[in-house]
Amino acid sequence: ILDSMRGRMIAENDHLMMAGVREFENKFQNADRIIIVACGTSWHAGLVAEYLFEDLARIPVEVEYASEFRYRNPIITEKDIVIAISQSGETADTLAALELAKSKGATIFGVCNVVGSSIARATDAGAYTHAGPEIGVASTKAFTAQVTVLTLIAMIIGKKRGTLETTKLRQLIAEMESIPSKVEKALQLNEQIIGISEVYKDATNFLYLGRGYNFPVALEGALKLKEISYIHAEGYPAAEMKHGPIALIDEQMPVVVIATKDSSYEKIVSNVQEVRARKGKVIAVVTEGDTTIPAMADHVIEIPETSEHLVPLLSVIPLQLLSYHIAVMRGCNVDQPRNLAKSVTV
Ligand code: F1P
Repeated sequence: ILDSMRGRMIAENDHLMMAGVREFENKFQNADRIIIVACGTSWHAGLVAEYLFEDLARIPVEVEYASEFRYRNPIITEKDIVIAISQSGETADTLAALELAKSKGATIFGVCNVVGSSIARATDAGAYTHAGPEIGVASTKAFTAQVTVLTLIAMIIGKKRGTLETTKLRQLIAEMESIPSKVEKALQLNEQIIGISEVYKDATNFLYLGRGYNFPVALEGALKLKEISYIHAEGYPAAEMKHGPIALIDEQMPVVVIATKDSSYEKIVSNVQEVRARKGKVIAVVTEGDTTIPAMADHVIEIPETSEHLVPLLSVIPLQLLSYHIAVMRGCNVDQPRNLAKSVTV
């Protein structure tokens, strides 16, 4: 996809490899609105896409839990594009939500992992994530693949709509190409995260905070901990903390703050101070080389620097590792968590 985008910048008529997106380019270009429907981790990938599409392609986006959307009477027009995101492609709520949107005239685009799945077949066009089967029930690599595909789509549409300048597009392509090596580097955090997991494996509650592109990552970190470790965890936009969750913070509360260097960094510094003032334990995920937040944190996890548009691809990794190690230390079956199905088909 990156190769074809680069080619496209040289020869405008070059074909994109992502056939579904190519087919849909004009629809996306003229869309009044994008509505994203998904469940669980896929919904979090949809939230990242909301930031991406609004920022790079300047299209208004709504992200809906498919499990609720299907019971509404939503206002949908033929100029709306509905993107259904699903790892399994079999989630009943997502399928029902897209069928509802389809019945009201929307065009349906799918982002699915499983080729030929029910959701993929019900869409008008789509892009497969090709992440391979998830071995466990909880989505991990599917999230990374979904975010990658959605980022590329936002870049393609942003270029097409003229909202993403060529210079910025080139920077993003170059940065995207560096992501695999940065992911490798983030995975080397494993040993350090085992140590942090030892400290907090008996915690009963966790709070995850993030802003901007890292807000959906905070939600995803909390979900992974709930799903595989059975520890109660809440994800919040960092600034929302003072509107309620701050009451929960005491010396027993681990607070995972995803605070990479981006446009919201200064604000999140003050959120960390608020947690510290209430004696909460701060586990900070920061950009390599940062010194401000590390000076206030109990544990510092450094990830490689990247564009804020791509940061979820890296910042989610330590959170997945943290959930994994805590779950293993608590004797939980990480591949087959209790009460969870690989695809929720009812
Ligand atoms: C959605 C989902 C997963 C979660 C679990 C239950 O599935 O909520 O995110 O980890 O497996 O289902 P999907 O529609 O992405 O297959």
